[in-house]
Amino acid sequence: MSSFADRIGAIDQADHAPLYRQLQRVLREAIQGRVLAPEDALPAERELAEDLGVSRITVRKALDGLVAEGLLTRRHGAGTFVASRVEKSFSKLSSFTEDMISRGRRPHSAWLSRAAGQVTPEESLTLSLSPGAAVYRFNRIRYADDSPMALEYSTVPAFALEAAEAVEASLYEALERTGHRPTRALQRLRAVLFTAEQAELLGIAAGDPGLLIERRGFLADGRIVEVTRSYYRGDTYDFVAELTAI
Ligand code: 16G
Repeated sequence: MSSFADRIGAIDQADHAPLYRQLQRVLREAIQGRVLAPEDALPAERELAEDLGVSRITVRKALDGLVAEGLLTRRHGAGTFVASRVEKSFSKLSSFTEDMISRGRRPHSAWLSRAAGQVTPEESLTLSLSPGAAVYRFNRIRYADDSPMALEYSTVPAFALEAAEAVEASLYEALERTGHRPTRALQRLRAVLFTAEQAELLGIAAGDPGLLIERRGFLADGRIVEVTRSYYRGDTYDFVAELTAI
């Protein structure tokens, strides 16, 4: 059986770049060239170090960088894997939770805030609510397995939920329970550069590119039931849409 080093190719002896950078380049090329496929497991760090003839520190540093780039992902207790980019349909009214589960990923969120409040003047226009109307706000970091994928800021009119705490793992599940899951939505997509604060939450570098999708979700009777801004990491998402000839 060939060793991992044989599969990914050797580190170039004549290259003067730091070893961890050379290892990153070799691994990056193997991933991009599909020598290593999405979901492939990497050998344990100690094994990799022995196999490649470099120190464990070099291996760790190289892998840390590729995890931060979104090319590799670490799963607690299971090891390091080649990350699979998430393909997201731009025309399906699905939830983050559903999107991740359908791709075999484990969704979870970290709350930044979950609270009742009142509409801001701007929200009152976007949600078509009278000034002073009650709303719930849900701000979350959204993860697939252990990788942070997106930051999400949702505002929902109070008529759609019993309490902010009604939303646990999934907003759409909570809206479904009260019969207020949106049946139609309008979306706007825009390229963004992450601010230092956003980048820190997502474990990436300030100024890294991302995609902002603003969704306005409607009930069948035309009432707006959600306004959400989702900031997706540009390095982990592919947006796909099916187009048909008119
Ligand atoms: C998606 C939606 C977002 C919705 C969320 C609910 C896009 C662009 N955005 O992220 O509008 O609030 O799913 O997800 O798809 P949840 O039910 O898992 O909380």
